[in-house]
Amino acid sequence: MTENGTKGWKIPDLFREQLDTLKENSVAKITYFAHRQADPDAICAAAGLSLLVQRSFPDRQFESLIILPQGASVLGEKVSSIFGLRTHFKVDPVTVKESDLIVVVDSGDRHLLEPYLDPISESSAKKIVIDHHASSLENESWKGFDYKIIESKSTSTCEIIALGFPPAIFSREICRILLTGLMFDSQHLGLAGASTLEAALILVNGGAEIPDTKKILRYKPHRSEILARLKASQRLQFEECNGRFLVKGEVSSFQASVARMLVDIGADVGIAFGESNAEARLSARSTQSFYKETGIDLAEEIRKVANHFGIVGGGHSTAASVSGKIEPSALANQLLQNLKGRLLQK
Ligand SMILES: [Mn+2]
Repeated sequence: MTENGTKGWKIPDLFREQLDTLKENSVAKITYFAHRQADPDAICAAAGLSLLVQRSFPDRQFESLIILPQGASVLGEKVSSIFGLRTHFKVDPVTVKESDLIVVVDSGDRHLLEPYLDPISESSAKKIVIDHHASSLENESWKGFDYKIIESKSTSTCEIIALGFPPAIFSREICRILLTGLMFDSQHLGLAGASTLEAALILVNGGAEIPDTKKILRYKPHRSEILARLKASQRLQFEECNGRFLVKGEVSSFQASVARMLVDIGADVGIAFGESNAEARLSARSTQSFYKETGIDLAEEIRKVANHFGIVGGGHSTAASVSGKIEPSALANQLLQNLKGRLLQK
């Protein structure tokens, strides 16, 4: 494939435009960022994109760096090690500042790039964001970014990347990497739209396999996580309010995993809370139907509780968390009381 083979394709065209501004024989320093605690979509998007950019411009030399601020999720780490991806959790801010090009993928909000926000904004590099998270704060969040490819109908960032390059330049390994991210964020195609399937077909035709990807994404909890779930189960408390089950469990670690488990066994809202490293941690999850039918947004509810106690919290509409120096049960009770208040208003 010559360089011309990628002409007319959105993503390589954008990179070509940037590379043309650099000295002809210089090494192009491109820094890719995924969001903090990177999940498989973020990692696979960053890795797949950096490989595709290199293949799109075979005559150029690259120094590509993939940064996962504050590390990766458990599945993210598994995916990195299976594909042997070179990623960095910590780098010298000067390296970021001196990049020729900064590319952020899958991040939703620039605060998820901390602690690298300062070097990113101080850098004179052109900045690109490629994402599928829609946000009302998009303009605010990506202020100072030169190019935004944000497609909120895509179920993953890997889908956007798979559809953004000519299929002829995909290697089998790139296809496997991108299909893994696509499968993860589309909930194993459960949320797939036509373009998700189109992207998946390109990747499968390129040598990736769905059963292989599902195996990579299989998550086996460690003994400590299983123990946390079992202990929380012994102490479960639930109440029914206006036809909704609100379930809480106290546990000193793995609160997110326990909250998810509570929803898995039938809770409309699962709340796991406990003391960890001398502070209270609480994680809450709800079902999609709870959010859609009641309009109760957990991120909002968690923010209210956090403000009430003067601590920090936030998240998404069906998954949110809060932590701070306070009595853990007071935190859980305040959240429950607010949720019941909202449910009884309906
Ligand atoms: Mn994603």
